[in-house]
Amino acid sequence: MMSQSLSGAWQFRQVGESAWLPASVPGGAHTDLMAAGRIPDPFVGDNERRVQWVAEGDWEYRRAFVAAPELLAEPRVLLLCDGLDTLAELWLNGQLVGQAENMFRQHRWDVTALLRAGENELLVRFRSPVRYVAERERARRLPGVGEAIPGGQHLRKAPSHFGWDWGPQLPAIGIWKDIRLEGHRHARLDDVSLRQQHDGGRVTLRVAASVESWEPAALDLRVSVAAPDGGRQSAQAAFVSGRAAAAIEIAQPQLWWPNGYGAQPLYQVDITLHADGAPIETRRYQVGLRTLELRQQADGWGRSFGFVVNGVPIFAKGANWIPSDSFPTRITDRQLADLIGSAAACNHNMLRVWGGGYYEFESFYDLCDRYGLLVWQDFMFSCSVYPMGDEAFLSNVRAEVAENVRRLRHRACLALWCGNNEMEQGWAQWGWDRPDTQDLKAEYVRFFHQLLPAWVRADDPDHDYWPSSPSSNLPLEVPQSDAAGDTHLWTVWHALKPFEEYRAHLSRFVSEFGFQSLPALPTIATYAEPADWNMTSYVMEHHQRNRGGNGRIIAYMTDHFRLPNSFDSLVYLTQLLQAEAMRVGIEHWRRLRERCGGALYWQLNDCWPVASWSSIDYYGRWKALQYATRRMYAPILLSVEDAGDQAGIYVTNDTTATWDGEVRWSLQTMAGERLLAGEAPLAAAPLATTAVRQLDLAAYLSDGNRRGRALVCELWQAGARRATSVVAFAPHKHVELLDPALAAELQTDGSRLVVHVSGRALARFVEVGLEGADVRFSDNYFDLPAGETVAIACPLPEGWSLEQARDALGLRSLFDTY
Ligand code: BMA
Repeated sequence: MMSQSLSGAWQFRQVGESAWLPASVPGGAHTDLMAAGRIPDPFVGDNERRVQWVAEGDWEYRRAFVAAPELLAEPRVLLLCDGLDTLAELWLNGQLVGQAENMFRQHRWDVTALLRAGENELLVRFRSPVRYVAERERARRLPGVGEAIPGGQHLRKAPSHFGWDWGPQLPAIGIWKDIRLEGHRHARLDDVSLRQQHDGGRVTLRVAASVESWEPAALDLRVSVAAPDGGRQSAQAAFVSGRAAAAIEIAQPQLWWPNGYGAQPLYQVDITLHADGAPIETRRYQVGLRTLELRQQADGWGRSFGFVVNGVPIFAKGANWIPSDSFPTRITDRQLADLIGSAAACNHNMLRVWGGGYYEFESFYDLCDRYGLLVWQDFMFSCSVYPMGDEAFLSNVRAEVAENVRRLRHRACLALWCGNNEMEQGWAQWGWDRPDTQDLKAEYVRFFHQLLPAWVRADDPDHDYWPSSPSSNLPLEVPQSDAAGDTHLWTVWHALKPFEEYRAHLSRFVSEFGFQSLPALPTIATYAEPADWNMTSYVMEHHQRNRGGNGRIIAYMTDHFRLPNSFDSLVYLTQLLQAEAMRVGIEHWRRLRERCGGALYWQLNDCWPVASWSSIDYYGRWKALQYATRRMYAPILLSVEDAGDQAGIYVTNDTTATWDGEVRWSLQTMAGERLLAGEAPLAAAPLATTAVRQLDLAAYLSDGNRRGRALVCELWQAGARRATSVVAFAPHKHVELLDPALAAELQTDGSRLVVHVSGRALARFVEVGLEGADVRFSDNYFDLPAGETVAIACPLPEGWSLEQARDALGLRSLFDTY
């Protein structure tokens, strides 16, 4: 196969304009207009409003190229577009090549007859997605998302491109993935499947391939497997009637594990098509060997819902994933690696690729394989009614499903195919079910309960299918159940319920729950002028897409904290609120380990700088929650279930070995005077929660003193403190904190900066920062009991001296916010 890239420098213009401007491919109209200085950055201030015209217009892209002589010599030349966003018409040398209307598909057209020697011109014309969906919406109005441009669901394009309750209304337009020509003589690989069969410790890799062929030749398939240690195995098979299959029994198979349960050895599998003995095309796959199932078994609570990997029932710890930029072509592999690496570094083991974005880039899944992050993969349908009865729409979706299932099914990280996000809930609870929508409802059930699962089974018999999230797998009945299936718990936040409300839910799996915060001040500074640094200013509310969101944050803030003394303190407090909310939920569901199969909070990342539920902001800055997840998702979790004067101490062990250590607790005054202390040795059983102690502190607490006391619990092993958990007996706002007079000693250790932080009174949520450097510490926003010292570390910023770090060091805690 001979390939010629057509990515790179192109030209573009709005249809009807005369002048062409330089463009980049992959790319899009907004980013090209920004590069040409024609529009302001839509992420700054309210510029988004000023660039709405872009997606309301039609755009054309062109490029001239000389086809390589070797390519012209091939009897068959194909034009391959890995992704067109979305309504595209392609013209080669003035002749129509084809049309596309699905962002999630790859397109392939035979251009042999259209290509000529010398210069060629390729033109791609995009119609406005906004005008298209408006027309469709006029023909039939479909229930959808309040924060979005109406009608997005008529088009197979990332639903959130039209806006969401965390995202701007900026539908991208353009050639969003690679574009190239491929020359073929005899044949090309078409469908390739890789399946693994595990049998009493033996693993067989089965490869099946089909080809599209033109000129006769003896075709065969060669499979070469490189083990993580470099050992190689291979197999070969001839194609008969366009199909071939080969099997390799892997020597001494090394199993792949989710993060926290073991290593992630990856095998490289090269699959090569040979024609008359010569290699003509190779595809390369990365394969991790594991068994994986979504186990649903009848039990005393109903039906379980949990992932079992290599026979080990794991607790899914992680977050929901959204597109990490409104303009997908700006996303770099480095950015993805940073986000996925951050999740893994904080003990996550699962991400849910939520159904309002797109099927992610290959590099996303490569990284998830590498870091041991399981992927709950939604199909791209979210929070809306889709026109499933429209034959053309359905056949477009049919092709999209087959392509994406075939693309991703071999992935070690792939854990589940899920039909959609919150559509079952929409039908059951959001008023979609009306006399005039009965046809749409019947089509919903047919599609998500019959067609889609059958399509998935046909192409990927090795992964489970789940109809919707949340669901209990009974068409349109009880989408939210504590007996079976998954739940999205949103009364904390949307309905202003207290954090403790999470404890009322004994879910089998929680696939969404969340709480918003503001991003870090340097991130806010990219979109708002200091004059606008106020929670209810126009710009701050423009960068808040959930109606009433900023007010909701303030309402919770007054429940928990005193009104802050500055905007900077406010930003910090919003992040503490978020981390605390998630802590209450996550610790609770982890304590229920035998009943609950996992907790995925909403949401890991952002697509622009905004107030949102994310734990990492658009610029990659970790919020307090991201640090907190490192503690809350730790394999060994110490947690305290507090209720009035009672405190239950628990240790949840997510590993497969017994954990031996010790738990220590003490009731202290803010100054650190111990009123009661105890300790207990611990042998925490594997994959279970151990109840360590139930403390009744009523005798030590009265209305007069409770605001000055706290319970400090610690987990110790081999002379080292592994975890600390602090419980107060009044809301934070009423606790009589003393000035901890935080102090730090700094030292360097190679390229690391180590900070020893101590305080003379209990300090809550200690934040350590280095002014002028974006660093990530090993821990942050942590509690520091009176008189104790904690050492945290970060990379010493490039070119910095220890002196400089000392000057730049900033420390604060809750005490400093009022
Ligand atoms: C969930 C998600 C999203 C939404 C989030 C916050 O239900 O599926 O649709 O952004 O809640 O409201």
